[in-house]
Amino acid sequence: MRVDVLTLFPEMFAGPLDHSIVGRARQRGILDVRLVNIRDFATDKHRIVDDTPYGGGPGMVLKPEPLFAAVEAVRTGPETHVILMDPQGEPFTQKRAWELAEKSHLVLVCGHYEGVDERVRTIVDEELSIGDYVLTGGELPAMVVLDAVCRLLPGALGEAASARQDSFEDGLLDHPHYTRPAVFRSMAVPEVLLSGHHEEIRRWRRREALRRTWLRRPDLLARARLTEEDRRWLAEMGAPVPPAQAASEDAGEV
Ligand code: 4GY
Repeated sequence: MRVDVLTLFPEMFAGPLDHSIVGRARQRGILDVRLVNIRDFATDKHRIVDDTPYGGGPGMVLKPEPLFAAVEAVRTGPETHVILMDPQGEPFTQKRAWELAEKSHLVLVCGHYEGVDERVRTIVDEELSIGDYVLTGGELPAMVVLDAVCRLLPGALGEAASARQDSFEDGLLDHPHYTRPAVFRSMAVPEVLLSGHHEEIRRWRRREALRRTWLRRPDLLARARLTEEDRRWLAEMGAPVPPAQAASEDAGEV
């Protein structure tokens, strides 16, 4: 996958892109990230990229010309998918991450200051928000999207690891994890995990995922993909059992 990041602050990406899974994916050639400085597409002598808002008010607005020129410069064809990072966009979810992981070319546009000129929205395919808060620029949101999508690309995670088993993959939170030692400061690892009974372990993990989701994110439970067994377990633990829903692409997060 190729990803062009359009930003006024390409230096911000140095750390996160060079380490761990994203760094390895780039080394392996799974991910090709290109940092594009929007300022390089300003045409005036002072390379100005912002201006005061029409109608008055505080702050500066990113001018449309450099952004249009930058997007046009990186567009390779109909496969190019342009995304503006913006709190006014659609919520970014694990489901959207899987959909974006299918694309061969993403362009992530990072705004700054008070925002981008409204006309920029006409050249973007979608706007994504990573949450209901306002950051100083779209750089951190772009890194969030890049990180979440990168680990879903084939070969990005290690050998046995499967992103399909993560939190949110069936609309539930993850189950608890333990590693050695079996007893740490008098806290013991649940017996079943030491038993080697794979089916029992699977059932325990599923029950704990359901319990956690009920206790921490009951809002997720209503939309999760649940089996008849799941419903029985929820009832046993005293949780409200969501009504069975018609099988749908929309159930759960994915
Ligand atoms: N939250 N999700 C976000 C953001 C910064 C508008 C220019 C967010 O995606 N992007 O906070 N982006 C933008 C906000 C003005 C800076």
